[in-house]
Amino acid sequence: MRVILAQPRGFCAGVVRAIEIVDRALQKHGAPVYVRHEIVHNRHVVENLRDKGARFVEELDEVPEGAVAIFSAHGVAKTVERAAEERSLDVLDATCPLVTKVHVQGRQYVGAGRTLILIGHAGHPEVEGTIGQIPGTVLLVQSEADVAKLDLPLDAPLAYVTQTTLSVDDTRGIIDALVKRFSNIVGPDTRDICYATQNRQAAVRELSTQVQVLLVVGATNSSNSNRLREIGSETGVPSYLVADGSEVKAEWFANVQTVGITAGASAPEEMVENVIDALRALGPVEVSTMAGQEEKVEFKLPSKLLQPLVAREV
Ligand code: 0JX
Ligand code: SF4
Repeated sequence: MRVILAQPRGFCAGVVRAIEIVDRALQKHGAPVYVRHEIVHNRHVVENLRDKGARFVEELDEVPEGAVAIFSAHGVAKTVERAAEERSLDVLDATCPLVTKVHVQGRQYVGAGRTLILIGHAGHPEVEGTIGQIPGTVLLVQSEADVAKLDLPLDAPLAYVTQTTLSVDDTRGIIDALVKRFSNIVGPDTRDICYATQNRQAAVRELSTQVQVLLVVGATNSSNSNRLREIGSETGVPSYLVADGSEVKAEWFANVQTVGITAGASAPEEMVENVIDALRALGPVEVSTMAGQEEKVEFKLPSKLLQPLVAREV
């Protein structure tokens, strides 16, 4: 079997930063540190940090007063920031800077007197965070059909922002529908979909033309990973989302010579290796990586974590 790995795949700069924040917080403060929500949507990442002493909670009322609390990469609402203040928590914010950028942009549009539309998936933590970071009503639109249902004057001053991990193609369709229906609407086009999401989608689209089966390494609750699997399916390639090698099924590979593998932005490379090992258990495997874009994006850590751990003696 030939295995072709997508390039780029796996961890993005926001995920690297978020995991590093938890690691450094543990080094600086010792266990436990509390993380609100999965730091990124990946069980292996979460279990690894839990083994080091991180405790994962869904809400801040589960965190003792004054403890260290880390917000996940997906961002939080203002109400969560306020609750942390009220409980005197020592907050480290692992919200990806590209998610924060969308919050800032949304507030600017509202400040300029526009009604804000958020294109995203209901119930996703990034969407809940973004809605809760912007004053007033934010209208959530999930599909082109939702655009037709918006009960707004056609010349109302409107703006839109998007979740960072959406399908570029689906979002383009929604934006086109918005612009067609409303005469006074502004927004960033699809640029709020982050670089990592866009690059992984472009790579998997190309990879799909070279393979008979596609495996996407990632979690079922990971928006960006799900979008990668959908692209594979849309191009007509049987595509499966797997957390690790234990979920790989032999029956997917009957008469298959070429398999593509990609990984969502929250999926560790060890899990890609683990999936390749599962394929090796089925027969000989030759692995190559497609030619693809190299990513050089890096995000700074919060300044609190850049201070030396021990004061230097003079
Ligand atoms: O479900 P998402 O794709 O938003 O998150 P995940 O899988 O944890 O990926 C990394 C965090 C992305 C935030 O934009
Ligand atoms: Fe940031 Fe994009 Fe990664 Fe989300 S997927 S953490 S927005 S770089």
